[in-house]
Amino acid sequence: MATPGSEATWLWIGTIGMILGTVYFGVRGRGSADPEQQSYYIITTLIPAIAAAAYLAMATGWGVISMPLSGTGGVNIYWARYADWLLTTPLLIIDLTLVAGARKETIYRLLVIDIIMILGGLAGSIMQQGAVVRIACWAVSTAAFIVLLYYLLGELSERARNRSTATGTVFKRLRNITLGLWALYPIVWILGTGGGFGIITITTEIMLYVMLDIGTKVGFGAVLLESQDVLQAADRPSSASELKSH
Ligand code: RET
Repeated sequence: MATPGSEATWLWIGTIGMILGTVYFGVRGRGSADPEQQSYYIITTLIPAIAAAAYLAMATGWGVISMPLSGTGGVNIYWARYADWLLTTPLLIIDLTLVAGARKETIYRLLVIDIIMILGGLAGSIMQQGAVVRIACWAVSTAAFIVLLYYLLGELSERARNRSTATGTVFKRLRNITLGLWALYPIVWILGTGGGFGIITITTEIMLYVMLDIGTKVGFGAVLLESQDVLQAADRPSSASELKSH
């Protein structure tokens, strides 16, 4: 189906923003000689690249389905958004866990929790059984998000601090961007088509998601890659012992 005008405008803005982010990270990454640091570049460049594909799909109408919703006559479900988040939020978490030097078990646990969070949102947005079911999905998803925050503020912050003071500082900055911006997604979701109450229009919802997605992907990546020197210095002595301890 074709995407209506005002919705499409923001989706094209999202597509262009993500393409620019991908090119920027890609060009920066080419100069990095240290193979260990390449993983940050690859992950951080992949994140906006995946989002660019998802936004393109939504802007052209391919990533959208129309579903009946009681009381509203019908609503556009941008399912490609969830495909994007299912891939990019784990990559963002991997970036954070690489900085913190997290244990493998913690990484796997966080990825499972993250996927529950996104699938909860997807389930809620396509459920036709009414508000109670949607809010229940939102609650499950938000509970998973709170568990993620618990790990970010606790175990991961502590590990980053123990690596070096500089790593602790970089981690804290990335963590705070994540905490602050990720927390707005459940609010936009419940106020928009996700909650089904239509408190904000679909165009406003899309605009807010575009802004949040650019902040969490391109903004986060820029801060991370700017801190390369710090991470490079902090990484070397600990990475060997990290491997041994697993
Ligand atoms: C949903 C459903 C409602 C409850 C919660 C949600 C959380 C979404 C988040 C998404 C983050 C996306 C990012 C994308 C780009 O990089 C799924 C809206 C808690 C936290 C960071």
